[in-house]
Amino acid sequence: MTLNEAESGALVRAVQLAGLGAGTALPNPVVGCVLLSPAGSLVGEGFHHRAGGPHAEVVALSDAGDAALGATAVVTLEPCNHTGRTGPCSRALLAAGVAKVVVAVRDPWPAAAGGVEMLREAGVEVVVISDSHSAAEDVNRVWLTATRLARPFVTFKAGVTIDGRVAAADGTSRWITSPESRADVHRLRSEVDTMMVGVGTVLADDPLLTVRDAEGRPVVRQPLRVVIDSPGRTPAEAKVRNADAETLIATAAEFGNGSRVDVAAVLHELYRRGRRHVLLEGGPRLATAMLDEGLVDEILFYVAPLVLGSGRSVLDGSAVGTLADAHPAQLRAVDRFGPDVRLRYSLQP
Ligand code: AOF
Ligand code: ZN
Repeated sequence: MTLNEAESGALVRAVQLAGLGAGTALPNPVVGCVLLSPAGSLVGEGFHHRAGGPHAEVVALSDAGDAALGATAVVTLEPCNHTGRTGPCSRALLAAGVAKVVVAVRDPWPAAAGGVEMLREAGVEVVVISDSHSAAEDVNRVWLTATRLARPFVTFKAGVTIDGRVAAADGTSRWITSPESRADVHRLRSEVDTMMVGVGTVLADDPLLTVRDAEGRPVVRQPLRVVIDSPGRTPAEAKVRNADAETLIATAAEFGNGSRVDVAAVLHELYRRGRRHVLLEGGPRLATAMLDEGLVDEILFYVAPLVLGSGRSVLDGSAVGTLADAHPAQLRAVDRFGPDVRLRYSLQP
């Protein structure tokens, strides 16, 4: 499988378009589509903006109009072959007279998959890339992972010192990272559908866990707040219980595995309730337990230019006892926010 220059360029653009749906498309995938004329020039483009709205292919087709006839469609996700909230994109591409389709990633959801076979049977040339390290895979990692594993994608986020601390020896922890990093965290919170913390964090910091606008008012669409609280110690007056957003206090009584919460069971229940992206904000024990259980998909660390040399570590109490058992991670991105560096790693290959 090789793409020509125009198709490779179109794929880069399609991935960029897909990214525009980050946050708004949930619980649906982010998808981008570019249409090329037989000569290789761009004649239409589109992305999936929100669940229930038109799919990327349909937006690109209406952008192209008559120019879709004989065109090549480059899509980041296999065109759907089902009638869900909208009609099948495979048929829409066929009806518009598209001659060739380049598919970056196969659809892991059986109900919608099959666009590739349907189009091939109808005589359309279809090229499937299916590279697990591609940019198309990465941009849609939240939805792809959630769909494949039937649980939400989990991002563990923390602001740390160079030596990986989240608080000083006396417990002070405000503010380790810069205002620029904190603004990025707000953007991130507005893109997820769930925020998760351990009860220790609730007892220590009494966080609100809501998304606020520039004036500090809670925005309309709030992520669900989840507290992992085995013994049920979340105080009745804790701020996470306020009316600004929905809250799930997961106790061992409800999600039990002996005296401890079975976090995998909580995640499966969240998926069943339509949740696809959990932002795990600590504390160190919960995050470590989830890492050890293979329940963290991504680590996002904002590293501030500070050294403490003592105090609470970002992760603590792992079952890992020897170097050979360390969790391997792949570095995906390095970005700067003011004086801080943001590191993004993926954990599942
Ligand atoms: C999208 N956007 O651009 C493509 C999707 O509920 P529906 O009808 O919107 O269908 C959603 C499914 O369609 C989705 O889970 C995925 O399997 C497939 N393709 N979905 O939301 C798109 N191409
Ligand atoms: Zn579709």
